[in-house]
Amino acid sequence: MIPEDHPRYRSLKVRESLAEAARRGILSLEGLTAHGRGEAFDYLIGERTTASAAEAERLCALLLMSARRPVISVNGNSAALAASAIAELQKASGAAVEVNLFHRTEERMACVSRYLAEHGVVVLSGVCERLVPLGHDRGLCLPDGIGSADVILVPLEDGDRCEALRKMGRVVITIDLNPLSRTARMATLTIVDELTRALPAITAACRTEKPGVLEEIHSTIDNHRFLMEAREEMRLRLSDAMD
Ligand code: PTJ
Repeated sequence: MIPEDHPRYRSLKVRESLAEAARRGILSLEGLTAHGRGEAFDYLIGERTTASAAEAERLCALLLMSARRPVISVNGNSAALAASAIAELQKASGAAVEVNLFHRTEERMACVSRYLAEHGVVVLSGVCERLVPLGHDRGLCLPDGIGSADVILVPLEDGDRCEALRKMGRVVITIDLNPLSRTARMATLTIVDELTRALPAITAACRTEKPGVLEEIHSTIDNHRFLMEAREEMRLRLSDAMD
């Protein structure tokens, strides 16, 4: 039992729910360590959405709404942390949702899909093919989903798929608290924010922004600037802490 007045109450509750998700097979055990790394970077950025991340979230909404075939790619961590928020974003953006796992088993694919559906997500189904040239199972995807998407939101990704999708000419948006990660550097647009803060912000922006021309919005994005601003926020917080 975690006391509500514990200073890290929310963080401890999230850990508790992720441990439960791991026991149920939604989250991989490796996903627990990935979450720990995320927490460390969230500490550094002050556990809040920076102005720079808020701007990236607005651009993400614009890209999703302006896409011909937008897809949100969901892994175990994203499902366990934010299934209802994914359902809301799907409604607001019109994006399809596809489950794509690194630690893939048919059992986990079914478990994550079922969990998302229980939270109101309409999950794409069908026969996956190896349409992204990768040596691991993240290369498997649906021809009507990631296989033909023009804009793909890939929260908490690992870098090589992001790179492969970019080489295939796709617009890739990631949500990753680590601005140094390969994914963060490879993506078209990186949102350096915590997933459960970022998704509702993107959904809210979908409700106020109007779709535009995808190529025009894409051409305004300077991902290097977003990464630099996130690193600078972290550097300032570290140097303040040392004063
Ligand atoms: O469910 P599976 O089998 O597809 O596996 C998913 C994981 C997350 C285990 C897999 O994709 C993986 O190993 O990812 P990485 O390479 O650890 O990358 C995850 C990134 O997400 C890291 O850079 C973390 O800092 C970041 N991260 C972790 N939790 C959050 C986060 N970013 C935003 N919000 C979070 N809550």
